[in-house]
Amino acid sequence: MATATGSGLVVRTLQRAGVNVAFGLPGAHIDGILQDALDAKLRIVDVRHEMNAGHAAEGYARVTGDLGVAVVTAGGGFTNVLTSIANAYLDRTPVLYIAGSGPLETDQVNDQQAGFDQVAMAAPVTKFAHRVTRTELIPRLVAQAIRTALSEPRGPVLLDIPWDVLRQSVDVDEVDDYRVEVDGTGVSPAGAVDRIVDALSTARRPVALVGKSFVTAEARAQLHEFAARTGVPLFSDWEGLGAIVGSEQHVGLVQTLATVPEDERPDLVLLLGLRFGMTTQFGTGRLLPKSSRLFQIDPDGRELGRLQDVELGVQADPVGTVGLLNERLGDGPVPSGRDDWLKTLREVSATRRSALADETEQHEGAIHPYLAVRTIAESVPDQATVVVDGALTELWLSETIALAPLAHYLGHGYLSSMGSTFGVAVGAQYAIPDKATILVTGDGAVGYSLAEFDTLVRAGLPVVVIVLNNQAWGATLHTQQFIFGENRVTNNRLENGSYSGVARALGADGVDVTELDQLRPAIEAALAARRPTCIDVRVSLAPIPPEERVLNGGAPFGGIEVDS
Ligand SMILES: Cc1ncc(C[n+]2csc(CCOP(=O)(O)OP(=O)(O)O)c2C)c(N)n1
Ligand SMILES: [Mg+2]
Repeated sequence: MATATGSGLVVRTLQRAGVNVAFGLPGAHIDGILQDALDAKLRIVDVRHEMNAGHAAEGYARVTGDLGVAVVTAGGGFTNVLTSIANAYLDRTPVLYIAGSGPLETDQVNDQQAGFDQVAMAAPVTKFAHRVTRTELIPRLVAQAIRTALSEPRGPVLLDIPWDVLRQSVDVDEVDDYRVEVDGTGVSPAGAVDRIVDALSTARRPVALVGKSFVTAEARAQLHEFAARTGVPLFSDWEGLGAIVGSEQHVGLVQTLATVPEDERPDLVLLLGLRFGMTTQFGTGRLLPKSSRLFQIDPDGRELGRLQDVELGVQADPVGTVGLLNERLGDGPVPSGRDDWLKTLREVSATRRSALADETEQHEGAIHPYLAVRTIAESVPDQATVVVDGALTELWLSETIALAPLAHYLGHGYLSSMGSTFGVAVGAQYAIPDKATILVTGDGAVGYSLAEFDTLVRAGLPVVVIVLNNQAWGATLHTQQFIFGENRVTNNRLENGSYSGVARALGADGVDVTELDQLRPAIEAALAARRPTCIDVRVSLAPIPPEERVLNGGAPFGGIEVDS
């Protein structure tokens, strides 16, 4: 009788689903999976903290559009990955988390790494969380978990597999294989497509706001074709930025709309998979005027009109819908006035940047962060993936990164969890080995994952990590100043240590940048060397990025009331 173990069935089903890499960290409870993966040549990239196994799986999923997989051990391995599960849930990223757990045979005996309900802990932040209790069910349940993660709205799933269920052998003839693919998602009805085309033909100031479903190459091509056929300017949230870069109609991040004069705001907004929330300034109308006509296409019906009334809400695949729009639009003429509208919006961005450049002229001390992010945007090579972490860092980078020739821009989602994107950079670089991956991070954020320099070295991943080192948890320091007063700042100083030194100690390269003109050569040298590198850039803490003023209730430029 030919037999297979539970762990062998896990690996076999993953491979049937096209999975050829998982991110993890060993532990007796799941070592069987690592053993079978070794034999089956399914690569396990091992990291230094399970949080980053999860985040790397997210990064892989975000740039490929495919399933990401993380394998973690029972107990602490599982609790460590929980932040990633919550992040993937809020971001709708398809990741399968496989967690070991204590043997069923000895359930509830106060065994090590056991004794609590992992499924219950994961349930509120997964689409499906389940404990597998019989070895022969593994192919069916792994397949079900994968289909659930990949069907819209996408998201994380957890399988908790007890040690003995993984170890047990079953007769392979008794085990069936199950379907793992999901073929397509709902398409927009023709009537909805006609209504959007009609509305576009009469709009004077239309915009399209694009979410991350458009970052794959085919989706991006459809989107750019749509923008060319309609002349509609493209905006995105942080995750969709890679999708709009390279289009003639590209403008930048949605936040740019905050600086458009009142009487020139959009009259038609097409939301393509971009959800209402922080990015849209909720439903306040500050970015998307209440007077504009809103059309929303989202795979999740619950998102339609969630924070602002929409004229038409279509539950459908945004990418497929744009394809239908392209067919329906044909080669008709682009409505008049679109070039002027695009020019107006581009000027808004340019004015914003020149206002920032002016502010830097009065600045003394360490490098002004605006000048650092401008140099970074100018140094990004073609088709790069830029990943961002930290808070002031993220706000500063968002002022310039839309100018870079990116393939992907991966920031925080709604969880906004500091330190979460070092792992994302690991997964993204693994997925696209021949293009640059650059992580731009705060000094606070990078501290969560310093040991991952070792992962980069061992796995041969040449991620360039640029630390904007303001020697502080910068954003929280500013917030304390805004809320409690200039002299009520506490627990925010991070003045010791050298991040470049840590990187070197772990076998990566490390350089310090204290003058602006050293930055570009340092980035170019690191990319040319194709070595994992930490570029530790000393920047000034004091300047306030425009979006921080907005978050604190002010206008992007000019003063903000500090309650001191
Ligand atoms: C996991 C987590 N802990 C704490 C916070 C609160 N927080 C928000 S911004 C921030 C400071 C980030 O500092 P750094 O990474 O140095 O970036 P900077 O703002 O200085 O650019 C902190 C601690 C958070 N968002 N996430
Ligand atoms: Mg900082």
